[in-house]
Amino acid sequence: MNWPDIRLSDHYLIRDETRMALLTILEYPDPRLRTKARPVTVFDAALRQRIEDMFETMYAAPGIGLAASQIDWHHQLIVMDLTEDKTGRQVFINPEILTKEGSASGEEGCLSVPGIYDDVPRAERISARWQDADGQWQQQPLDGLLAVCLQHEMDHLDGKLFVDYLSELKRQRIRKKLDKERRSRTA
Ligand code: K1U
Ligand code: ZN
Repeated sequence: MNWPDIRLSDHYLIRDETRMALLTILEYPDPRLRTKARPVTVFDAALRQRIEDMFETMYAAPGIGLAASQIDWHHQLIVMDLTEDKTGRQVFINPEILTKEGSASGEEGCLSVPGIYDDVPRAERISARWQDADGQWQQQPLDGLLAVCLQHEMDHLDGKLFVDYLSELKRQRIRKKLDKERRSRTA
């Protein structure tokens, strides 16, 4: 860990918040969403800036999670905030699921598949480990929406989307609907 650099970065972020950027979220069926993410190896000011940009992009969307793959940066980084008042920021870097228990199907959405919601089967309880923004390893049992959201976001890092759990017929309909919406947006 590089403490002087962290202090420099914190100072920089407080002084110059306007440098945070809204990033473009890739949309299904963009083939770049299929890229497998590589581990994050450098925990520096640039990574912390990217995390800030991802939070800003996720809040603006709005969403409760965002994987780096969705903003075309193919490294194992996820941001999440399940609160309504933006007080529950969570960062998962190089996440691994250690154990899975139970199975339940619940409705999911995805910022890369806008306006589409459908049921996806997930493990109910998981134990996961990950690195935080300082590179420190964390380990916790997770359940409820947090466990569902982490599984959804980790799928993104693996190049997988929630529509992959649906039938080919449903995927065709989704592609047509999104194509139509994109055409009317650009017309
Ligand atoms: O990965 C993503 O695209 C983000 C996705 C996360 C997610 C939602 C539901 C189940 C699993 C994973 C979203 O945030 S979709 C939008 C959403 O759920 C939401 C938006 C505003 C308020 C509350 C929820
Ligand atoms: Zn998603």
